[in-house]
Amino acid sequence: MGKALDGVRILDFTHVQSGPTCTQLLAWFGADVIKVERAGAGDITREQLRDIPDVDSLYFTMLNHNKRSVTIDTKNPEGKQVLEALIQTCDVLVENFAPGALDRMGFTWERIQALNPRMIVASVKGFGPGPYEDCKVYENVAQCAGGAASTTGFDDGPPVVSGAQIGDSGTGLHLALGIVTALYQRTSTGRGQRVLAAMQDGVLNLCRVKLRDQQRLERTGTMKEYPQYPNGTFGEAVPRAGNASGGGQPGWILKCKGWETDPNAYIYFITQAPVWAKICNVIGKEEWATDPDYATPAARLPHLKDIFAEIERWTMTKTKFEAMAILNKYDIPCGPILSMKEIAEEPSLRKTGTIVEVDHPLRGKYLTVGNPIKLSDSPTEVKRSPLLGEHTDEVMAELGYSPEQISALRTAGAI
Ligand code: CAO
Repeated sequence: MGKALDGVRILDFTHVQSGPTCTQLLAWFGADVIKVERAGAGDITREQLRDIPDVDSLYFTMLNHNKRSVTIDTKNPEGKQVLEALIQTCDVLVENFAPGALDRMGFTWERIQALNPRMIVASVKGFGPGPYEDCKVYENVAQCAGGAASTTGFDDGPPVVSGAQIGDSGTGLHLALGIVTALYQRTSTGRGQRVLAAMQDGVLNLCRVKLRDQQRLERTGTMKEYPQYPNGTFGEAVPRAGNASGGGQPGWILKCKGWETDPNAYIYFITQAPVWAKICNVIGKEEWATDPDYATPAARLPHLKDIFAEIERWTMTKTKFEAMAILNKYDIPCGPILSMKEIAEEPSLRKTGTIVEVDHPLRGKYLTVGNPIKLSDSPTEVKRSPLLGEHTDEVMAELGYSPEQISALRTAGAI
């Protein structure tokens, strides 16, 4: 079966995490992704957090599936010529260098346009135009600057960053959408364009509900679904809400059987209004279904802490999976806190291709996260990441270089 992005060629100038997640997605949808790396070194993540000496790290392999790797020294004059040939034959250049690096290499937007007016140039940067536009940025900087850290954690503790890589992988996802959108617009305009996804913007987009709450707080001085209500205090800015749900249906994380020894023996429990009577029945508090202090969502808000304490008395008698099975019988929304070990071993995730086992010539078998976006007419087949420069000769030959020319360029240190 064909792939959605068959025929699209991507010049992949990305490194570390944010850019590579974007180009990996495009590769999974069928684009030919040619990753350009420096000879002898390559993407810095190849050697970061290694678990096997001299073998590409899981950090690298899990972000660079289905790509080809070529080595080019883009600061070498002859290397620049090779890069120009690639620019002329690719549809999209994706990069996430520090601000100004591409220009310093001599590849300004104007120069790229002159070489290939149809080329889309897509960039991840830490910040958009403004006071911080020249700053280098990593994941947690973006989480802090995008509003995630100040709104994550508990009220009596410091700001907390999330394990979810919303700054890097989140922005890569935003950039991928920008690229396919620009490709679509090119079908009518015939022109390329620049696509920018700033990590601060990407994180803020994912924290949209907190900007909602900021404005609610400024108007009313309180937010009744936050744990600070009714006994705590609100300041000028949206506070950290612990495990409160952030939506209109109150939720909290509750202990389950075994919590004393298992750090993940917990369940997320949502007291969704339409199933309130069923919740009361399950936990043995039938009287709450009709008690005016508990019967309506508004009446319950001042008592949320007590309500969750009562529900927890019930969840602590069940494992998280037993609780899940019982609650789902009554359509009560809830979710077990799954460890990475449990996720890695979950058969249904293997079946859907969300967790995939990949074989690598140097490291052997390892697990990765497959394509989370499933297209019925463009199925994803996860292929191992390339070794450094594995496809240099192949790509050079496609560009029209003879074996002698390739060898001369290698001797000159250009590739
Ligand atoms: N040949 C020759 N030179 C190359 C090359 C190649 N194939 N590939 C890269 N380079 C050069 C660049 O031109 C740059 O040179 P100059 O500094 O002389 O212009 C140099 O390598 C280093 O690039 P960099 O500044 O991007 O890399 P860094 O390790 O110092 O910074 C990072 C890394 C991530 C902080 C920075 O790239 C950045 O802020 N990127 C944008 C935001 C981003 O994506 N952050 C997320 C990263 S994942 O957490």
